[in-house]
Amino acid sequence: MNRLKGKTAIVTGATAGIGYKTTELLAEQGVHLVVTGRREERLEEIKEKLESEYEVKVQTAAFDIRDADACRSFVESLTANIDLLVNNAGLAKGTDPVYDAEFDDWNTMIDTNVKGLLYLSRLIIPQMKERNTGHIINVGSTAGHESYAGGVVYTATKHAVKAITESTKKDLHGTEVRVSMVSPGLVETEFSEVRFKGDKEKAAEVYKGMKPLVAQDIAEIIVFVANRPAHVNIMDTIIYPTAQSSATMVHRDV
Ligand code: NDP
Ligand code: 8X3
Repeated sequence: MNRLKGKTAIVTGATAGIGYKTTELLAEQGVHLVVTGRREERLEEIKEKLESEYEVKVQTAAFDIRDADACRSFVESLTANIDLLVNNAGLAKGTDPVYDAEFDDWNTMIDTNVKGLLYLSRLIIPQMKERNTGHIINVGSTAGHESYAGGVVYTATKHAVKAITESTKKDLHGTEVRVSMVSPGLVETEFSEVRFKGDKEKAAEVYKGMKPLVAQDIAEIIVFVANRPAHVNIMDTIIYPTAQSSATMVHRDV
């Protein structure tokens, strides 16, 4: 059953990976979209593609989610009520241990994965609360359930996403606004290339000899979570590739 047709969703980090696939699957369900990310040209391509293939309206907004004023201006520019906010924009930078890592990398991860997600939640939730309807889906990670060496700040940001999801649900207790989290393991997207700062060989090593998840696998879960009946609030879903059993247990054929 399609309960999403005609609704309007914001997807952050829609220019690549999980965010892009989510916009595509939502458009397939007849959901109007507001797509965001920093790459303006990519956003325009997505708008053109989705509007030509599906009967949906697509608004684009290119801005850096770390910039609180830009988030504010973005929300002020919205012309429709928002039914679904997918807080997906995020990244990892580096795999250095705590005693060796770059402050810049830490700031980028905290400002994007935690503060950016908080800014948009803060700015969008009031209209959901006022209308007593809406759904926020935060993209967390298995790294929000388990920390690992080389991920001191990335795993901290995803543990923060888990805490933010749970507190937001409790802040909205007694309303009809739903709050969920989706927590993927290894997904082959631009994620590792960004983490290794453009080193494609190092990025490829992450998925070597195993079958990782692909963006579609997670987008399908996001759409499933969004499409539950109004009285069903999925709090979290943990999705590993079959070859992965923990952050560090990855079965490889090589
Ligand atoms: P990608 O690198 O493919 O996509 C990341 C998206 O985030 C891009 O659209 C990028 O857009 C956007 N983004 C990054 N920084 C900013 C910023 N400062 N302002 C606005 N947008 C930004 O990675 P994934 O699709 O894999 O990642 C999506 C989410 O999934 C992230 O939160 C990630 O932590 C999470 N995740 C990923 C996993 C994986 O293994 N791939 C596993 C578990 C969770 P642009 O560059 O245009 O700004
Ligand atoms: C991304 C998955 O294992 O690289 O959140 O932390 S992992």
